Amino acid sequence: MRARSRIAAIAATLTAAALICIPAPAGPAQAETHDVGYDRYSLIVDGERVLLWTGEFHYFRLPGPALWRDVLEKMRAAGFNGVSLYFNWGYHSPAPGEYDFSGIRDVDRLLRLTEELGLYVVARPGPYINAETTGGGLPAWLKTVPGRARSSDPGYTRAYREWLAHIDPIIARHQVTRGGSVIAYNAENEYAANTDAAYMEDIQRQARAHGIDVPITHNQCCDASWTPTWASGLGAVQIPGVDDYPQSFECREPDTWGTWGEGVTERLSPDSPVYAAEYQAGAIDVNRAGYGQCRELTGPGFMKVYYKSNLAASGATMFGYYMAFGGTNWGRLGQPNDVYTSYDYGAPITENRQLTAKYDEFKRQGLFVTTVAPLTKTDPATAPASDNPSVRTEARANPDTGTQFVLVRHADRKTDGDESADLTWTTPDGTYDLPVRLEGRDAKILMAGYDMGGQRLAATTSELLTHTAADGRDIAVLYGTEGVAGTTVLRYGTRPDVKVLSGSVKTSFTDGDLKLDYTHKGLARVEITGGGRKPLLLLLGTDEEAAEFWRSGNTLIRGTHLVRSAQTKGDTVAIRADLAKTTEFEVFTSARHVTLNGRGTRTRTTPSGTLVARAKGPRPVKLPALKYWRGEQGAPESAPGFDDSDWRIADRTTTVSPIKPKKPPVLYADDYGFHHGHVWYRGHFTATGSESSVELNAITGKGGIYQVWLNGRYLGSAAGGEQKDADAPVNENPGPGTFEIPPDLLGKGEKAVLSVLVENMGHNDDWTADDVRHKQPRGLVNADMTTNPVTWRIQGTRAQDPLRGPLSTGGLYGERNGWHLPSAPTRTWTRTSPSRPTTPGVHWYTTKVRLALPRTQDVPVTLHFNKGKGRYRALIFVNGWNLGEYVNGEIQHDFALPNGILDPRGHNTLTLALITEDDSKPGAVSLTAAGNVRGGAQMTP
Ligand code: IPT
Repeated sequence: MRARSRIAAIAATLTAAALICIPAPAGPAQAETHDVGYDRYSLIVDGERVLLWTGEFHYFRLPGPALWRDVLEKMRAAGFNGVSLYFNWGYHSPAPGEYDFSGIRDVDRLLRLTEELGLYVVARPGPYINAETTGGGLPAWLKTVPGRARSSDPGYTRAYREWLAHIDPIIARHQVTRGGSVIAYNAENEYAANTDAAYMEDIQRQARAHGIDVPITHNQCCDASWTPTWASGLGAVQIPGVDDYPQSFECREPDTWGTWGEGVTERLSPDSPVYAAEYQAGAIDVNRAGYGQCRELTGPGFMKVYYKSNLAASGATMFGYYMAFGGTNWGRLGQPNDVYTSYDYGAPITENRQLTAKYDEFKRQGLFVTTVAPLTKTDPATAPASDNPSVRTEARANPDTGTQFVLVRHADRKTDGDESADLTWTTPDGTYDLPVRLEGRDAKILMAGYDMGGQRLAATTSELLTHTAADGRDIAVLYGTEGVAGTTVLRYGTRPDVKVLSGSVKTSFTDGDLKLDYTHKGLARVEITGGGRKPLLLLLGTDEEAAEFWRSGNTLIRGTHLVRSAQTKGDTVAIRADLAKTTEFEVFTSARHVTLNGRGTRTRTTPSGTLVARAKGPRPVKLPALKYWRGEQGAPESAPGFDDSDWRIADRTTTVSPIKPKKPPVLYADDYGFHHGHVWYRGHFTATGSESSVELNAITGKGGIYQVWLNGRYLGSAAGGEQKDADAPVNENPGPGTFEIPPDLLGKGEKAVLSVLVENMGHNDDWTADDVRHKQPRGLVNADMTTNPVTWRIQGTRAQDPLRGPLSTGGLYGERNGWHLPSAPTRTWTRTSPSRPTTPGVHWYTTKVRLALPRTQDVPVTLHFNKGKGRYRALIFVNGWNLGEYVNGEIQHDFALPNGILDPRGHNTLTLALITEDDSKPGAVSLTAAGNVRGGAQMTP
């Protein structure tokens, strides 16, 4: 209510729309330039209003540019007309001054792809992005740069300006104003705590200087109560938006709704559109319920109630659904406090690129919002009266066309009752009494007064999926809950001819109104001709039937698993589609011939005047068993005689981290340039003989461990420190471990070596912009064992891997020596298996996997770990790429091995670095197929 009345007040005081048109820069060889502007209703491109319906996609969580096309085509097919893209500073920058935009980091290619696919882009280069990615997107080297991050401190300013100077020009050359796809530029991310307006202002100044001329936006955290909203004052953006996660991230309770509020997107500025910058479309699995539960928490019911309210109650015209596809925290990409390897997010498209029930709901809403132009400009309007107080109505109308959008929902949006009401509805075409029913968690947007192609839709209690014109007629698809009655009223000059082709539909005609009454069941078809209008094929289906439809251009198709595109040339329509099974499919087209994935198909014409063809499903596939393994021991650093003479001596006495060691030296891994994965320490000392225990502290990030050897003897392991509470400073005594020294181990005056292997699970984010969180160290932070001096040596990742980047390779002995690479000399390793019992330490296993999956099929492959006995974990390397970490006892058992890294038609090397804390008996590992379709995006770049 609050949001509605505020909007009404703003509407009343506004006399004219503040249309800000930014002219496209004149320049050579810019074929198609466009103006991008906006007013209080919507974005405007070349004078046309745009409803921006984007989903978030993280290219850095899908390390295979060929798969970017697959996901983006799937998004487009769901009706998204745009994609929201974070650009991840740390992912591109391994060291100060070093930037990499090649291979999997080729964001120019990503932006070209969005152009080719006709998707708008909201570019979000941070510099800070959060996103549960290591450091929140800040490069790890920034931890050693003095000056508070996300402020205008000179140290940080130099650093972020360097990033913007690299990323902005790439984004700039892909702007809509230069014929590209970027329609908006988001500055910073949920900049809500410890803010510094001069910094916010400077990001925008830099962007403009680098050629950014599209509107600048911001995604404010949570609601208008958080300040600043960046709607006015120093640092203000043109289009301030709101992030909202009304379901919270409690996936253990998928039936509890609205934990974090009503989820109504508020207007932050009177001069710019209502922007749902990040709207919840999934959840991180903070409490380890599994992403299936997160998908339920944010499932179709939630989407109907909350998303439709943003459209028909708030009048939002800009959307960023977080996430459309989550992907994988491969390598050390994850921020450890909240996420594990999978970043599936319970999104509509799964980590393995599969479509879900949420995808269907996105398609139902996405086709609607990208079909119906009057949605781009609406004001609050009088809603039809409901005779049942439990059924609430809210309405908006387009002031130019009069088209009405009526939200029908439960008064208490959290309930799931079965409620009916009669609506008294005054529409531009007359007043109607129409029954509505909400069954379960549901909301509907009903329309009245809409020019639907050549038709006049007076009112309907079904929802519109889409409509198109083909073959000299209009085709419209309406839908509703199975078993629920629907009424549609169409206006005609004279009585039209009505033919019910299938299903049960009653019709009557009075005073120019053709009234159709029906119960949603299967797919009914009605052909209406005459009456002074273009012929109409009206399709009336259930929710499920609606989800069977695909739209590409003017062509509608139903029955395939997915349609990527349909292009008509002459009398042939060329369809690119995926098939999950052998099936018939139907094409609503003016064309006479159909090709499917490049091959002609035989068709027949149906009584509805459409074409039907048969398509073959995929052949079943079989994946090889992982039988032949070789292994090698991987912790020689634990032996006293190990040669560490070329390791770095850890002797620093100061650090810029706000967390200081109790006594020197500083042992923090980042301070010695080792930012990702494992780090080894070797402390050399002369024993006094009276040492009885070793007291250590290590910070690993949540879920990490460290292991300790003295003179080659395993003393044990401990859990690494973590930031317990998201907003609290790190505790006084992080990751403590006390290790008893066996009495026979140290002799007075004898040399001794303490070897410690510390894992780094990733860096904290910097949500609070306070450095305590972000500059929290990794590695050993305190060590106490002897009164004699200790010389510490440290070793982490050795060589940079330009192909895979800094997050893929850590500092295990095997990693430093290339054991994870396909070229590793593993022939000399001994025959063994990763599920044999093992002792504490690091053990490497490798096997060759030959795959021969059909070229015409898309089969995403995953690696499955059976639960074993003991405390162990495994880094997973495929063809040299670190694709994640299995931790025995944790929730994730299946790991995505993306095609492109995995060769589905060739030889692959699968290598595991098993890290065991005790005498473990690991479970078996196997390959599984997470899907199988004929078709698929081209796998060739
Ligand atoms: C919001 C962030 O902007 C986004 O980067 C991501 O972290 C998302 O949440 C959660 O997955 S932060 C908001 C929930 C306070």
